Amino acid sequence: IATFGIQEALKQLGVTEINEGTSTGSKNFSNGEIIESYSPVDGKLIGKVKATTKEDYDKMMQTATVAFKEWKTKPAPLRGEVVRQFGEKLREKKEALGKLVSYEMGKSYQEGLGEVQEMIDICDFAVGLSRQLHGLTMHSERPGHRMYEQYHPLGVVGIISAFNFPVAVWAWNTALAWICGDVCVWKPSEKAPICGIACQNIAAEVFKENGLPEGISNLINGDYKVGEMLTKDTRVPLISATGSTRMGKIVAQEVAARLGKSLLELGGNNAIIVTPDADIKMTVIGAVFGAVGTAGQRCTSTRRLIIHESVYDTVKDAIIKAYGQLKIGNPLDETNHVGPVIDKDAVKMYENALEQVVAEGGNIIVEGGVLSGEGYESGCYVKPAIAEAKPHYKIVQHETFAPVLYLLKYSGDVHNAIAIQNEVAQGLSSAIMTNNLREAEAFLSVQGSDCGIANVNIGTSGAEIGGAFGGEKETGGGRESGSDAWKVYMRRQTNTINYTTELPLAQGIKFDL
Ligand code: UN1
Repeated sequence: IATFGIQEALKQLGVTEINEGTSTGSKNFSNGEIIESYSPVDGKLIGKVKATTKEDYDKMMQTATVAFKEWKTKPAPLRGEVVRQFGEKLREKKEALGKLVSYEMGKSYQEGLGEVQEMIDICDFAVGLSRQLHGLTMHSERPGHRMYEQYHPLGVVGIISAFNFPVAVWAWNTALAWICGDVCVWKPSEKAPICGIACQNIAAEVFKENGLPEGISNLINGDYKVGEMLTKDTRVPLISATGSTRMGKIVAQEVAARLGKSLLELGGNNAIIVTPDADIKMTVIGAVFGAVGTAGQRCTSTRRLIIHESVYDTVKDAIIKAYGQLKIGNPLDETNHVGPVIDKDAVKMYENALEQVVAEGGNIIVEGGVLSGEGYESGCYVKPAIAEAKPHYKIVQHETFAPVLYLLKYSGDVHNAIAIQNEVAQGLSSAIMTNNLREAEAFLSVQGSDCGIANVNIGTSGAEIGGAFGGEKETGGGRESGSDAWKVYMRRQTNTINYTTELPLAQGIKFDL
């Protein structure tokens, strides 16, 4: 399948043995500890990254702040042109970057390519948007007055991303922020730092080729302490953070304490409702990809199937059969469906979830387990598992970032299923499988799904970039990517202009001198 191997991919992406984790573009400097990145695919060391110290951070931030002054004055379509070139470079490097994503994170090569495609798509979207970014014009209540609103660049945007989408989530944020006139500081997950190096190299090249200053794209690396430098920094008006709800609660409080803005994209507990009118074949494809794709480590992964009792056994049998056909192994081998989870901690969480669901009374119908032996030396390959459970189980209410699927049964009408679907703390993605118009519309209505994403006859994962992406409740309320998500990266200003020789006050107030 491969036209070149991982070593060639790393070379194409400018990744070396030891990489500077603090970068303002082509200037790299780093004095922190060494972070080693091991591949969950084969357990081998991919490369090392030098983490960011406080001094490194301050130097970087100073450069970013200066860069903002220049970048914000460039016309937005010109900023769009730079993002267009960035998208072109991503097209050139798609195979190499897709491979690295697969190798460092463990998702299938196809999904690695898909992730790079999301980056390319958001660049295209951002280019078009760079000629828009429009506010409204309103009618003033006063004669001879004009009122309108405009959007100005915001400043330095902090991006904290997770290991599971180690490149795309950064791109959603940074491509929009750049066309909005902001400069970005990215802290990738310490579980996928090499992906961060590769992306920063691509971005740096583009800014340099355009004679633009250092500091429009910045990278920092390290653990939560480095993240904290960013979240507590008053020079950073917006923090966009993707990750666990636990992390999000800490970030939200740190940012709020200084009245900064945060855009949070946190955990999901996504369900597919399968009604008596569902197309079973489509249900199986959607549910199985949703549950085992990316080894169950998407925030949109399908965790729960809420199945009507009349079709429960049919759906259950079909899904068990499909699981029987899954091939688990090296994700760079395209004949495999499921790769490894990110690390041994993730394996432990997976094992704990399976133990807990049994302890709470659940019934395992597709056995899990950790694979060992040839090809599984990293110890990170697990068997996708299925348990029959009850909606109220603690473990079912909880997001386990692993390929564990819970089957839940409902009876009566679709509103009973919707109630189960909504009775969790998270509110990211949701889906209904039905050919019944009444059920579909009820699911999408005000009495329906309470999630940020609600799909009909599509699974819970694999959203397109054109829509706003994010969710409610413990998912954090943020919206990234398409639609009007760009607005959060800008500051809105309302302008009222008086072109008369009188000064009438609003609300008809008289103030005669
Ligand atoms: C994530 O898991 O953080 O909708 C993002 C999807 C992808 C993005 C997931 N487009 O599954």
